[in-house]
Formats: sequence, C-alpha cells, structure tokens
Amino acid sequence: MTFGGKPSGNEGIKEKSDYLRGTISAELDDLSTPQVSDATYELLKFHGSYFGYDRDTATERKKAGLEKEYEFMVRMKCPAGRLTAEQYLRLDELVGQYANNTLRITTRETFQFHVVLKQSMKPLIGEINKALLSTLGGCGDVNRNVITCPAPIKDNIHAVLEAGAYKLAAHLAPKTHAYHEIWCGEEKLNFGPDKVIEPIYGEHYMPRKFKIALGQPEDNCMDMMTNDLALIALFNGQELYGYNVALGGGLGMNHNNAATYPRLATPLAFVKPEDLVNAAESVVKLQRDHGDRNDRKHARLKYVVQEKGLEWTKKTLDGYFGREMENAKPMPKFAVVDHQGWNEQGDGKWFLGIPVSSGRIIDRGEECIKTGLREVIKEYKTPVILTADQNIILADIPAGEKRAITEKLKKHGIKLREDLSEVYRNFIACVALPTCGKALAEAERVKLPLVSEIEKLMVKHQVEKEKITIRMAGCPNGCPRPYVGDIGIVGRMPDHYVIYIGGDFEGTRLNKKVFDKVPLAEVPQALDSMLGIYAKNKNLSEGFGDFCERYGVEAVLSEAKKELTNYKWVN
Ligand code: SRM
Ligand code: SF4
Repeated sequence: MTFGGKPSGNEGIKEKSDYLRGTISAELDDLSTPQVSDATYELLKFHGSYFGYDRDTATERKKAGLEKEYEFMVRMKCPAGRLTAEQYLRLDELVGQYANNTLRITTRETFQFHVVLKQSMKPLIGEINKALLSTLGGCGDVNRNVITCPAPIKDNIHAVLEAGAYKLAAHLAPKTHAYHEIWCGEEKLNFGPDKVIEPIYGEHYMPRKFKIALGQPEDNCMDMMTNDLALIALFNGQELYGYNVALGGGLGMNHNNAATYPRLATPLAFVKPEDLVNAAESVVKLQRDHGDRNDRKHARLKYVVQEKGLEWTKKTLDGYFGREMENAKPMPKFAVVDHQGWNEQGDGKWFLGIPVSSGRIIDRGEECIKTGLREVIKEYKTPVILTADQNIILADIPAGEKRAITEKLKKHGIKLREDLSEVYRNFIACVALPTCGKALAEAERVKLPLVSEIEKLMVKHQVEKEKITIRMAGCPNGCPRPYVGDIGIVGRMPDHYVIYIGGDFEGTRLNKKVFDKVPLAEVPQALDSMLGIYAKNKNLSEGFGDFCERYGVEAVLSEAKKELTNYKWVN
C-alpha cells in the first residue's frame, strides 16, 4: 500500500513487524532490562498491552538516581462484556498472582490488569488464553472491544444484539498467528507465499484505533454515537428489521488545538439484518483506505466523515458495500435504561447490577467488593457481564437466591443501587494517575470525595432525585466519555480542570466548555452556582443537561459568573 505524504512512524513499525511479531517475544524474555524498545511498545498494543511506569514514584526516584518503576497494563477483549463465572474467578486469581490485585472494569465492557511486570507478561496473557479469553486487539490500530447493551434480558432483542456483537468481534479480529506464537507457545506455521494473512486489514492494519457499538435507540446505555461505527438495531416489536449505520463518532481532542474535536456519529445508511457484517466491514475498509496515515492526531474516521462530507462518505461506503445502501431510517428518541439493582430477565430468573466505583474491583476499607463478588460468584455460579459505565452485572439468579445474595454482598460492605445517590451511580471517572501515561490530572483517585461534595450540593438545591451524568477525565482524550455527560470535568494540568455542561443523559448531545483551569478544590463552587440556576428554572423532571440546552449554556454561564466573581478562573 502506498500513502500520500509522509506516513507516521507507526506505519513503518507495522510494515516491518511480520504481522505484529516484531521482536516482542525476545524482548520480553530479556530480563536484563525492565524496558522494551519503541517498536515493541507500539506493537504490544495490538496484543492488548501498554508499557509504562508508576507516575507516583518517578520524580522521587529520578532525584535519588533510580530508574522508574516500569510496568505494563494488560487489557482484555471481552465482546459484549460477557464472562462465565469460572472465567471471572480465574481472572480474580490471576490479578493477585501477576498484577496489583485489582481488576479494573473499563468503559468498553472489559477488564484491565495494572502493574504487570515484564516477567509476568507471558504467564498472565497465557493464562488468560487458557481461560478461553483474549487480549488480542484490546488496544492498537484494529477494531477494539465490540460493545452492546449488557442487560441479560432473555428476549429476541437482546439475543440479536449479543449475537451481533460476537459476530462482529470475530469477523474483525486480527487473523495473524503471531499472537498464538508469542503468548500461547505455538509454533510458527508456514502458510506459503499465497496465503493472505490479514484479509481485511492488510499488513498496515488500521490508521488508528477503530470502535464499534451495537445497540438500539430504546437503550443507549453505552453511548453508541461516540464510536467510529454505531450500528443501531431497529425492531418491530421483537422482530429485527435492520440497522442504521452511523459513522464518525470519537471523542479524543487536545486542549488548545481546534483541529482536534469530539464528534458524534452521523446516521448515513440502513441495511437489512443479513448485511450487518458486510456493512461493518465496508466501514472498516473505508477508514482503512481513507484515514490519515501521516498524522495520528488526525487519523480517526471522524475526521474523514467531517472533512470529506456526508455525500462523499455515503457514496464511497456504497462502493465498498457493493451496492447503494438505503438511507438511514428515522429513529425513536434515544433512551437509557438503568441496569443497576435487581431486574427480571424475562425467563423467571433475575439479574443484579452492582455499582462499582470507577470499575475498580478492590477490597478498600469496609467495602470489600473483590472478596464479596468472589464469594457470591463462586457459590451461586452467576455469569458475569461488564457494563460500559464500569459496573458489573450478575445474571441468571433464581428468585429464591436474591435475598441471600443481597445479604452476602452487604455483609462485605458492598453498596447496592438503593444505598447510593443518582450522582454516585452515574459518575464515571477514568483511570488517570498513577498508571496512565497521558494523565494531566487525577480522576479515579479523587472521584469519591468529589462525589460526596456534589451529593451535598444536589441536596442543598433539592435536585438529588434528578438523573445526572457526570464524567471526569484526567486529560482531554475522552476515555470516560466526558463530552456527552450532563457535566464533563476534564484534566487540564495538575490539579486543574475544564468544566463542560449541556450534554444529555441519553448520550446524544455534546456538551460545551464553560470554565477553564478550575482547581479541583473549587470544582464544587463552580457546580454549586450552576446547579442553583438549574434548580430555580428547570421544568419538571428536566435533566441538568437538557435544562442547559433549553435555557442556553451561555445564559447559565453568564448568571453563574455573577455569583462567582471572586474566582481567578472566571473572566
Ligand atoms: Fe482511552 C488512551 C484508558 C476508553 C479515548 N485510554 C488511553 C490509554 C491507553 C493511555 C495511553 O494512550 O497511554 C489509557 C490507559 C490508562 C491506564 O492506565 O489504564 C486509556 N480508555 C481507557 C479506559 C481504561 C478508561 C477507563 O477508565 O475505563 C477505557 C478502556 C476501554 C477499552 O476497554 O477498550 C478507555 N478511550 C476510551 C474511550 C471511551 C470509549 O471507547 O467508549 C475513548 C473515547 C472514544 C474515542 O475513542 O474517541 C478513549 N484513549 C482515548 C484516546 C483518544 C483517542 C483519539 O482519537 O484521540 C487515547 C489516546 C490515544 O489513543 O492516543 C486513549
Ligand atoms: Fe488517561 Fe486521559 Fe484516558 Fe483518563 S482520559 S485514562 S487520563 S488517556
């Protein structure tokens, strides 16, 4: 393949890697250094791992003349977030053996392992594969974990969504044998020169990460429109009649660089049920061939769609699809269903959605989520589902076991839906420090104290029963999807944040920046004034973001400024 302009360094690394082998295996075996080369750093992403270091200790160690504490993050792929009880229990053991003893549910329905040392990489990923799970394509320039509605409801709608997610994940998984050689100890196979190793991706894979969500308008619980490709299933009752195909969502941006921006996917086409895979493959191929391979900051599908225009995109997509696709069908207004608490599955059994703060499965103080989950899953053999808001669902529970399970979880200090405020339950914070190499400020580690401050404000303004989504990120990359929340709090520099308002609970609108460089300690003050304006002027059950949209973000901001005259960040 030839590219116009000068391809980014990553393109050369991929090209020379012999389909993602590079020197990964030899470098991991070399324990004379805790580090890996730049090329291996890039290639490891395709295998589901990031190399990094502990950012808490780096400065002190540098002063003391010591090298950084190098470590790896390992991210699984877990289509539709589904795991068996046995798989969960095995992962629960593996984090103790090879990582920092916490499993971390991500905003894409899978698990991350943190603080994995070099010598643990092969054993850990090998064991994950023995549990019939994988990390292949957890990160890297390929299709990432395919997400869908996590609710284990036993009806045709949810069966269609789950099966579709598995089908897409399998079809778009990298086909190189390198993964099995490096992590599962398999021999290199000689396929001969005519074998096409990567029929969809080719040796350069994608220009950048690529993300797919499959859902229905009636339950946008995973913010479908923030994906490169949102496949929106349309049903007549329980009967699937096709999918709207929406292209070009993505959230990553840089502060102070207007050429980078968040964007929601645009519905461009409609396909019949049998064309799901062909439609997805066509979008992948469009982005494969037209995404910018010279500038990785400009390489996502959203820039192709935005800059080439909708007409060009649709026409080009039709070319890959092999015929003209129908235009997108009208859709009902998006809604979000709450999957926390006890819910009937539709087959006489129940599922329990358990809130997990920032997705961190850990025993912390009185709240022993790790032990409590392990005991319940071991005893009741419940299948496990990971949600895109970093929570966990235990499924297939007979009515007669509900009480004992609730009691057991509470005995371990685990708070359930009824114990928590709306703010707590709908607050997502990304990993950030100390493991994330991109973090400009804290997120997960400062979340709980901030939540309690905001809970007090909600009570003060008597809006504590209103639904509100707050998303907190350590940097502008957008991992907790901050730009679609009612409120987004985004790391700007150490201890300082940008505040955005006016997204919506249903994930269909981008919010707008209102304050810049707000110190963490003053974030509650900024929110206090805006929540006060909301409480005074809102319509009955109007969400905060919807209120801002109706009243005007500018109007909310100018009224808030009148009350906030003493703060440096108000100008
Ligand atoms: Fe993310 C990079 C964590 C979901 C946009 N993301 C990272 C890295 C790997 C940092 C890095 O590049 O060095 C973070 C690892 C932190 C750590 O220490 O563990 C990281 N992203 C996460 C997770 C774990 C956040 C969480 O708290 O749950 C999520 C893992 C998802 C998964 O299982 O695959 C996660 N990241 C997202 C999402 C949300 C989504 O996919 O629904 C987004 C916004 C949507 C999008 O892709 O636009 C997102 N992450 C990014 C970006 C910006 C990409 C861009 O187009 O500019 C980066 C930076 C990059 O790729 O260069 C990034
Ligand atoms: Fe790291 Fe930024 Fe993503 Fe948070 S939003 S996990 S700080 S890359």
